[in-house]
Formats: sequence, structure tokens, C-alpha cells
Amino acid sequence: MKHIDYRSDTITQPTDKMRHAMANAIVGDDVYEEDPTVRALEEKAADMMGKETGLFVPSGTMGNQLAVKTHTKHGDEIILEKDSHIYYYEAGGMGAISGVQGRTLESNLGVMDPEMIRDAIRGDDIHFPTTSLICLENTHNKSGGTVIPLENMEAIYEIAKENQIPLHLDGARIFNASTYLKTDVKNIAKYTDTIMFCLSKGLCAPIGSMLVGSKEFIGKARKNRKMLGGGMRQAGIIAAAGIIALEDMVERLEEDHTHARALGEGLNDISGLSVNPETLQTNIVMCDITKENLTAIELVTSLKKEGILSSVISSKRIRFVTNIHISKEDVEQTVESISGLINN
Ligand code: TLP
Repeated sequence: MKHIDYRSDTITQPTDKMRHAMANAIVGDDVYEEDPTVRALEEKAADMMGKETGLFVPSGTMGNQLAVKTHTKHGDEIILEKDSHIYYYEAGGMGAISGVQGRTLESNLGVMDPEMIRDAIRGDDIHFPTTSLICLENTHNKSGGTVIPLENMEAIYEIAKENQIPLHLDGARIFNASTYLKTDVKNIAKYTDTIMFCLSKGLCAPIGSMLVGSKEFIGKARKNRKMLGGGMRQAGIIAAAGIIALEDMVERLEEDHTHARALGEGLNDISGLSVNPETLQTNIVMCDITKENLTAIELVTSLKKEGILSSVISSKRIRFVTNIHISKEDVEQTVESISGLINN
């Protein structure tokens, strides 16, 4: 049976062009900084974001955790959104690896109030930990791929600067955000000190994320990457696909957004389901089950039997992520199948 796989955009397969580039990549030992393909990817990533330099990392999680580790010291506090990936989905890494605690804030669809951030920054008091990092997430995964408006990022960045606290962006899907905002990604990146972004989600590279920032910061992060076991050798094999992800795959994200909007609107029209239209911005659809006596696990299991794969987010919420392997026809079929299931 053919599967329509909405579990994540991480399931995407590399393109033929990527596979060809990987087979022919010129490589060297990247721990010695001798891999020209990795270097080319790091320079390209940094240029696109308007930062001094970049570091290729095996995963978005490692990129975020390296940022936390490199910006902070044990016992510090970091400010972040309460459902942010760094806090919610990274296996407690910030505590385990960096020994920091989180000051988590509420948000409106991933958008935090700058004044709440200002209030959360610790003053100089013997009782307090030191606030050493502010983290944002754009797009915001758990809110449904929602985008942070540029004015909000600017306001938070100003507060960070006033207090000499660095700002790290979990930009796993930053190109989805720039596509939605119809702006160059640099216009988002300029309100950050460091950014992690993923090559292996909607951009279809098989492996890898980038951490970008100042030369000084990335130098320290490179050492921390080694410490965590993320120093890779002939990594140009995978970096070659990352270059194609950045060169060829950004423009196609719009298509994922169109499909997500159609899916979200279709699901919202089914009685017993609800999707907040305000969240239909990029490629993630969070669908709430309003029908009584139907749980997310039951719906996801029934859908699987019909060849439609989705994820359970909570007892009454399921997630769909559009990606290169989902077509307009798949979306239509999905809405039809779910409508049939719910009405039976
Ligand atoms: N998100 C995955 C899961 O981990 C939840 C997904 O399927 O959406 N930041 C954000 C905002 C992310 O959504 C993810 C992955 C990461 C970081 C981590 O990236 P990886 O999976 O490469 O470690």
C-alpha cells in the first residue's frame, strides 16, 4: 500500500541530484578542517544568514544543544518558550549537557511578549541564577509551524542587546518562515546572534543542520561539538546534499504551505475536527478532535490502516506535516478518508 506520510518533513528522501552530488563529493577529514565540501557548505550557510561563519552538525538537536552549551555555563538560566523544541523535545539536554535551567514563558502561537522577556531577565541578586541566553523558535513547531513577526523579533533582540544577553534562534524551519514572510532569510537572521537551521526537513537533505554565528562563537562551538562526539570525518559526503538543499530546495517550500493550508481548511470543515485557521501559515497542521469519545491515538491508528501516517501530539490533537512527497491529490484523498472515518 502507498503511504501518505505526514509524520514529519524529516521523512523526506534526498533528490537524485543530491545522491549524485554525494557520490561525487570531494572530501577530507573535517576534524582537521580539511573537507572542502563541508567548508563550502559552512560558508554558504553563513553567507545566506549574514553571519561570519558556520558549523555543520549531525542534527538540529545537536546544533541547539551546542548553542546552549557554548553560550552558557553551569547554573545559568535561559529564557525560552514553554513548548519550545529545545525545552520540550530534546530529551532534557539543556540540563544534562549544559547544567542550565529554563525560565519558560507562555506565548501566543510561539510569539512571546517582549515585556515578559524583559521581566524574566534576572537582576543582580545573590539569590538568582544568571540569565545568559534567550532562545526563540521560528517557525514554532508545537504551535503549528507559526511564524514570529519581524517586529516581535526586533523588539526581543533589542531587549537582549540592552541586557547583553545573546539571542539564539532555533530556526529548524527558518526558510519556511522567510517563505511565509516573503522576505530574505537575512531579515530574520539579523535579529539573532546565533541560529541553528535544518537541511534535513523540508529541504530534503538526508542528514545535517547548521549552526551559524560569529567566528569566536563558532570556534568554541566546534570544540564543544568534538566533545559531544559530533566531529565527523569525511562529512563532505553528506554536506554535498546540504549544498543542494540550500541552492535548489528553498523555493519549493511554498508548495508545502499551499498543501498544508488546503489540508487544514479541509479538516476544519469536518464536523468533529477543528483546525485554527490562524495557524495555517507554513507546513504544519495541528488538528484538534472535538468529537467526543474519539482520541488522537484511535484516529491516528485508524488513519494508518488507510495508509495515512500522522502523529499524536496530545490526547485530542494530531499533527500533519506536508513535505515534498505529498501532492494535491494526496491532500484531497486524506480529507476524504478522514471525513469518512469521523462520520462512521
Ligand atoms: N522536530 C521533529 C521532532 O523532533 C519533534 C519534528 O518531527 O518536527 N528544532 C525544531 C523546531 C524541530 O522541529 C526539530 C525537529 C529540531 C529542532 C531538531 O532537529 P533534529 O530532528 O535534526 O534533531
